[in-house]
Amino acid sequence: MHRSIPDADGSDLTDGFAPHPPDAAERYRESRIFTERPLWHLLERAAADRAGADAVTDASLDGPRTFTYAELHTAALRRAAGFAEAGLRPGDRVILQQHNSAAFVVTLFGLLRAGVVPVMTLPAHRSAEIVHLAAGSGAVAYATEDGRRGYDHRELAAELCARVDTVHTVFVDGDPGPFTALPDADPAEVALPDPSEIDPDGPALFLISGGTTGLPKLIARTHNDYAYNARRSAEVAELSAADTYLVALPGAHNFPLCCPGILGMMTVGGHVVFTDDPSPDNTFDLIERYGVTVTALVPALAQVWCAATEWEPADISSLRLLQVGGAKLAEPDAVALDAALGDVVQQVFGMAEGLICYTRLDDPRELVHTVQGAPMSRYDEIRVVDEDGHDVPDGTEGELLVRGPYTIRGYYRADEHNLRSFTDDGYYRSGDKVRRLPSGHLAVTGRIKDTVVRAGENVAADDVEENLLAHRSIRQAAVIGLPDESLGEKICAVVVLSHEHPCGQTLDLRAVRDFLTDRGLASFKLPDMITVASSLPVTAVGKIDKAALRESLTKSS
Ligand code: OOB
Repeated sequence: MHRSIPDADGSDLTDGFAPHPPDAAERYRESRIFTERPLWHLLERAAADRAGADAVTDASLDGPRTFTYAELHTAALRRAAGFAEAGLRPGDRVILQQHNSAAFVVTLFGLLRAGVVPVMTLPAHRSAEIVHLAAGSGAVAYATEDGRRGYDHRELAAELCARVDTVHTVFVDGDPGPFTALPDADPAEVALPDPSEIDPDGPALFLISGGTTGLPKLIARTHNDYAYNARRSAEVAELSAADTYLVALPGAHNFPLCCPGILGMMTVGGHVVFTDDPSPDNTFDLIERYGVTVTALVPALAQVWCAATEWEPADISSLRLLQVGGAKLAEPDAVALDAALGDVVQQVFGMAEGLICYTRLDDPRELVHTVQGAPMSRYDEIRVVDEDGHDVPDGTEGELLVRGPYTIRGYYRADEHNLRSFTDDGYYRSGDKVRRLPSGHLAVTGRIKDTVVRAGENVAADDVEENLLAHRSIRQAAVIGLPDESLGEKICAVVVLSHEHPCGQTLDLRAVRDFLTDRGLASFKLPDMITVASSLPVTAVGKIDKAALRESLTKSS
């Protein structure tokens, strides 16, 4: 049924794609969670139902400019025609890398309407990631932007073209330089694929894995699964057309894109506001100006927002839902956010590979503060297993395995990796350590491989971090192993001090070790060294980047 056209090397989009087994797909179809429509239909339907309503407002560098749903639909159709005219064909892959802006959504939906499959990269990615993702996906083009935001993506484009020979076109938002401007054409004059010819069980777009080790992997999400992800997420967040969502995280990441984010808002015909500056200074004004009701943040940013409520003058009382996820939100931070903003926190534990867990709007607040959420779908199949792969009882820590309608069955074109990351019966091994409550809620306790092997003992980083965070002088903590001649690895705690720490005083290693010992931490888990930093390095979406920390501290030690 799939009508993608073969690549120059004779392969095509579906080579290396792991679909749901036919019986599972059939079950999801029968249950009507798969609606058999291309993702493009989200915009088509919103434009039909809510033509004159505000769809997106660009409050980025390019803004402010608002598109109604009808205008967004027209702009995306013109972009699709432009792409088709420029030679893109159904099934082609295109690397998409644009900042949060209306142009980003127009390009995204333009590609979808042309049957082209975008690879959703983040603005902070550089040549190492972009080259790897372009080669891995067999991309034929790169849709990016000029140098207005401090980094010139056209230079990256030149390198990409030199290194990946499938890439033949670069489309640039803004000044194209030696490349091509993002194209627009009259859809009446260009043949676009019939949406009914697009296989809804085939890849609609590629997300990239969020791991902080190694290069990212390609995650093919299908039309059926991603539309369900958007719809079900919007239900759990109780979105309506009256909501306004602020995109403060990079919009190409699964969280602001579809949990419920941009696509979830489209399912209800609500208003999405884009900004490329997540600082409270900027965002609080936007919240007041546009009456923002929902947004999503990573914990580090949520902490900054929380502190800023003390001095930022803007009225942000319209905010009814603050989603926090991507990394663990510490309980005291959840409590502080609720206190500062009025019980608005929703914890979100998700992954580009699929599974999304949310705390529910009517969950008791103590639960919201202490768990990372419950699976959004009753079709999610969850297992928590020990090191031997045996299921553990509720309340016991183990590795989270998951299978379900919107969780992939394999990374794209990564057979060898898939042998390790998936069980024989199709469960994804998340690598996350969790405890499941009888209610089905999950508390994330760490990553299975995030350990320091000190003098032969395995020390879980999260165990030490959690205890460090109980210290009133410590606001953020990351524990890593550093090479050590006698111990193999020594335990290094990198901390950011809280405002409660007396100004000008150092943080004494011995005092911290005593504090941890008083809390009952075993002596072999005590940090061998403490490094105070003004901030911790973060990944492209804002999670603490331990690989970068390890690298910089190994170099300097
Ligand atoms: C989200 O997706 P990714 O793909 O960037 O990262 C997934 C990984 C998870 O496997 C887990 O290790 C970690 O990020 N994570 C959390 C978390 N949310 C994600 N760890 C602890 N607590 C949480 N609340 O990060 C993502 C995708 C969709 C929605 C939200 C986050």
